[in-house]
Amino acid sequence: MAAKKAKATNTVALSKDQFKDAIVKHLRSTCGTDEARANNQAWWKATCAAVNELVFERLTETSKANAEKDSRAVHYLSLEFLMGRLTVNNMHNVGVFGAARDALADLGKDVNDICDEEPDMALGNGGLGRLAACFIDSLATLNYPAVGYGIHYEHGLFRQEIQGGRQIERPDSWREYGNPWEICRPESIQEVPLYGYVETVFGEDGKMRKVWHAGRQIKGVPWDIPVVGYEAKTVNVLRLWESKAADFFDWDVFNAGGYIDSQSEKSQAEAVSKVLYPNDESEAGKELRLIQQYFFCACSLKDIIRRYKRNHSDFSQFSKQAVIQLNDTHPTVAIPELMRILIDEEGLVWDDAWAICKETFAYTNHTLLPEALEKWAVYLFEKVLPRHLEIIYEINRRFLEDEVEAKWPGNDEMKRHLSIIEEGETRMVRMAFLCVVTCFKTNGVAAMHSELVKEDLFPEFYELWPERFVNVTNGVTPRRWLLACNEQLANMYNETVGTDWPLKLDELKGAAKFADDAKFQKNFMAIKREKKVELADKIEELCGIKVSPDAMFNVLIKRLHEYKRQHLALLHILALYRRLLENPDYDMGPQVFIFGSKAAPGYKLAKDIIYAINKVADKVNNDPRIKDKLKVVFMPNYRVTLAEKLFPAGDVSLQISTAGYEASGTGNMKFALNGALTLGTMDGANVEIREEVGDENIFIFGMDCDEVKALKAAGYNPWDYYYGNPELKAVLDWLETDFFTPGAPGELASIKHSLLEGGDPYLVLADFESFTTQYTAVDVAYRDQKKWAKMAIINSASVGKFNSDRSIEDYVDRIWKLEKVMPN
Ligand code: H53
Repeated sequence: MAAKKAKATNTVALSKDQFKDAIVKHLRSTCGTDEARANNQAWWKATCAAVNELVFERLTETSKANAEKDSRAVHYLSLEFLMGRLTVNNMHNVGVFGAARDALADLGKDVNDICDEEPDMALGNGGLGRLAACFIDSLATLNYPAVGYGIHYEHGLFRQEIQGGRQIERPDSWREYGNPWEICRPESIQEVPLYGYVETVFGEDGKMRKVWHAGRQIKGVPWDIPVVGYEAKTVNVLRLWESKAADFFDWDVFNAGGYIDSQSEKSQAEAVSKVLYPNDESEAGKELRLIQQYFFCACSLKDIIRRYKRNHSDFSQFSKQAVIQLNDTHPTVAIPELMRILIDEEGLVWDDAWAICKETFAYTNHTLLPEALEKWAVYLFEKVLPRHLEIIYEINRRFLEDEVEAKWPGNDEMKRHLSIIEEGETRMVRMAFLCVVTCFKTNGVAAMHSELVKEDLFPEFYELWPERFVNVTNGVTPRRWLLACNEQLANMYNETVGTDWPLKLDELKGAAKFADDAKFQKNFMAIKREKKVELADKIEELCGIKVSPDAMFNVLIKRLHEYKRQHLALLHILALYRRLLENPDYDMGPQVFIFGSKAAPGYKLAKDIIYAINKVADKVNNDPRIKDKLKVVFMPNYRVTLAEKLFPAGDVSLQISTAGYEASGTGNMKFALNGALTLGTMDGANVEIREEVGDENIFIFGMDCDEVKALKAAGYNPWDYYYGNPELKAVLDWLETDFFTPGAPGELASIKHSLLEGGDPYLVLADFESFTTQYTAVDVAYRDQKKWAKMAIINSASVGKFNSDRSIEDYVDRIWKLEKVMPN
């Protein structure tokens, strides 16, 4: 179906001709070239500069309005912001996408080619970082005063290449040739101390003070990225800190001929913001990572306090003016840092400083996985942040002696159990405990997850302070994940339910009444097919694999982790392949499985799974016996920009984590919004998606969380499943042969071993049969295209709840208590 022209969904701030003039002007004045000589890179930068004329004006108006009103603001501290590209999104939000596209067309340029010049801003690993990006989009859209704080990594998440089926990591240099969206703010540079020792001094008044003599200083240089709200009333700021050597130069070393040595200070300082740690959901435990965390927290707090002090002479109003959201435990060190500033630098007494901290910080928990719950070795803290360790000890002493003692008198075991300091061979600081002890709210990210946070993760803390625990179910921005990435469906909705849905996603509900309408179904499915054709072209271009857009597209895109169970999908593919080989008439519609996933570079089994997927793909895709009924694709370098092509093209959204392990998931929401049906477990936000779309429009399989717990408690034995299911046994044994790796038997055996000798910690074998059975039901349903269309429409129309604007309103209501500020 040809894309219908978008109705004006928001104010067009520039006409096509004005936009054309602006681009041409910037080609010359900003890029130093002209229409005849410019390459696409220059066209892109000139286009951004034209958009920025509007963006920067709104940015200034927003900061003026916030300063004038002196309004309460949220400060979202996050080590990750997975922004992706900004150009198309910003053009949509400013309301000039159509004008820009037409202006570029008049100038002989295709808007997509020009926007393809933009590298992804991949300053995050996966779900947590992308959530932060959606949240700042929603905060700006809803006109809430907010600042995102993070690190200006020189290198974002590695670029993934696949060589011989294996993942190879390459550096990501997203700003090598300049980035038109960021503004350096040297006027707001901060200095951050590190290392050294703490001295106890007594003043003339006889009062004791602590003085931290730092061993080193580094400089934090802020870069501001404008965050453009939809319809661009508000443009907030994402402030990212770059580390630099502090402003002194070791002239002695230099003059003595040690030029190289004098550079080492510089390169050590710059190492702090050099690269994003590529581990999703597992802590690195490395000194540099702790320094990264402290660096951005210290810079951000100084920035917050500087702004506060413009209008206030003491700290009595601080927690009324500022709320600080800790995105996971990564920014926890902000807590002892604020205590340190208030006590050591501002002269407050402990109780007053503590009261302020307790009213200022709130904490979001994103995972129950033990390996993701950060702990720092005490000796490392002592070395890098000696004063902070003292403060943590004192917070812990008061907590144990006052609150735990009051609740469980004389119970030393409980004190040991709840202590922020874990005893053992290496004493550790439990960062999540420090968060819960301090923060006025702790939230989980989906209804089920928030229950598990209370019941399983922090049960005693919940007993102490039940009122502190809340749920805020995650969401995704419909501007990026429907309006911008699926223009065709967006236009269809504009015509069906009007143009307010990018702000009020619940309005899509109005389309559900057409779920049975033949014409509507036809148009809806035609759009899906168009998106599948686009993806099929991309697959051929990137992977050299031909897939038919008429096949059912099963998509599994997320970070690679055992709990996400990509290997369950792989075993299932092997089972289908076997069935086809054994019975060429095996009744199954044509199937394509599409994977996209990065593995942490040090996660051996995850990398082995990628290799296995690629090796199985090689074999399956080139086996004439199965007559193209099954295809397997691994798309390299999965990232936001690729995701924007994959979500609109999926028929089946694979959400197959072990129940109880995926805190929420957000890809599940993006798929449903774009009309894919979920084949998933009762995990994370799948549970709430089911509530919204109805049991008859989702395919649930596998054990639920209680069953998982019960099986584990009873003593799970994967061998029972291996011997109990001949098909499962056959596919596992297949992995040990050289069928997929000719001449190299055993190359894929690590997967089998992890599932048998390794004990199968995520119950892949236990859920295998249920998965294959439910998959057959999906295949049957897909072949009834009318029925499928109806279910797909209902999915897309029913997931208004998962708008990140709703998440933000929940945060405001339950935690942040903000008021909107309308810039002029
Ligand atoms: O956070 C997402 C959730 C998802 C969860 C993810 C996450 C990370 O991406 C990284 C670390 C971490 O602790 C959790 O796995 O389920 O949707 C946003 O809340």
